[in-house]
Amino acid sequence: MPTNVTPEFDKQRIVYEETEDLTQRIVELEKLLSLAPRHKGAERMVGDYRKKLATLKAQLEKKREQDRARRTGGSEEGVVRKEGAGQICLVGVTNCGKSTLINAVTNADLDVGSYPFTTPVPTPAMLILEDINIQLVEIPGLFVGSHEAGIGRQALAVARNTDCIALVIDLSQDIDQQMNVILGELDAARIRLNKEKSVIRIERVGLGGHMIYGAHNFEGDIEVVKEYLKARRITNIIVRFQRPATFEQLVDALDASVAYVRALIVATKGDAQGSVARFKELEEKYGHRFDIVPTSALKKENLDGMSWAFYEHLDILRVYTKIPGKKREDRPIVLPEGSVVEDAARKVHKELFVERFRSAVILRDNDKIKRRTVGLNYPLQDGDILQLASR
Ligand SMILES: Nc1nc2c(ncn2[C@@H]2O[C@H](COP(=O)(O)OP(=O)(O)OP(=O)(O)O)[C@@H](O)[C@H]2O)c(=O)[nH]1
Ligand SMILES: [Mg+2]
Repeated sequence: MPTNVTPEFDKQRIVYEETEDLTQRIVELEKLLSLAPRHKGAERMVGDYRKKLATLKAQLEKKREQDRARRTGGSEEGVVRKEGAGQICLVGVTNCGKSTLINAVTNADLDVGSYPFTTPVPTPAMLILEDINIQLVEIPGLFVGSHEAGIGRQALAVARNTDCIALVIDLSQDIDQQMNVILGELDAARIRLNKEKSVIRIERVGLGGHMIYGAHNFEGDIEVVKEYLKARRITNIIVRFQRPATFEQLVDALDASVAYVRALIVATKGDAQGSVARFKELEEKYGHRFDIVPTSALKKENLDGMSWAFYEHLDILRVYTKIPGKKREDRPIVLPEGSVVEDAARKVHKELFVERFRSAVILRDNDKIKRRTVGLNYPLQDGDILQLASR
């Protein structure tokens, strides 16, 4: 080493180089840096050691993260990347038939077993429906307390961020027991099903105190709201009751960690003994809150109906672009329901068809008016064929 160093530094360098434990290596390297010469000629060497120190610290942080993940049961394995036009999570108690349903409508080959927890981590598969792909994700079986267990927490985190939850109910077993477990666990994970977020609008503000609008929509004494805000130490806030709302809805609205997810029920094993009576019971008890789709994966009954119900619950629409004189595109543009021509134009080419928009023509085969010239604000329908022209 050409750089002039002290004997202490040299000794410490040997100690550092011979230390293998990551945490200790960081300690020794820091000590080494404190002994490093300060003159100009040593700058480069010191710089290299600093970089090394940063790398070691990053390694340590990563290791700690992995240890934490292992302790809480979270691992990369259970992380599901969203793909396709929308995602549906299948949740239910163990053995209710989730994997069998997914296998029946996709190319997946998930393990099926009569023993519990055959599917241990959230597992995706792709449902190809006409010209779009819908991602189905099997969530490991829920049980009382699963939201507190590491693996359950991880699974429910996937369900929180999904586009729609399918509650899979096994018609060969007691209905209430399954529903209670599933709804209880989702609720504990702060996932609200088929509830509208927009009933109450909350705005945190810097000053102004408690500003409450639409108080007549609150089902109860508005003083309770003020008391509650005070108890939560929220001093400045705008609360807008846009539609009739309960106290529980207010509590949820104030809680940013609450997720609002659309849901439907898929009743499966419709071939099993007693399934007819249980299906009737399910409709009577839960039909007002959820659409219910009866199926049997075993007998391949109503699997198409289930797939289309998934599509319906994603609240999306498909639009096909077309160049005049040519066939329409095979692959649709997928947009949220309620989208207008501009949303589609933006996806095709913003500069060309929004900024330099000239006209749009919508072709609707199933409509009285088969061809209409429209503007950027015109609402789209599922199946629309769209011709865009730019200036
Ligand atoms: N009779 C009948 N049995 C079914 C049907 N679908 C699934 N099964 C049976 O139910 C058991 C569980 O099926 P799975 O598809 O593994 O259930 P799962 O919900 O994925 O279960 P876990 O991943 O273990 O939580 C198996 O023994 C299947 O053969 C069906 O439509 N009818
Ligand atoms: Mg399974």
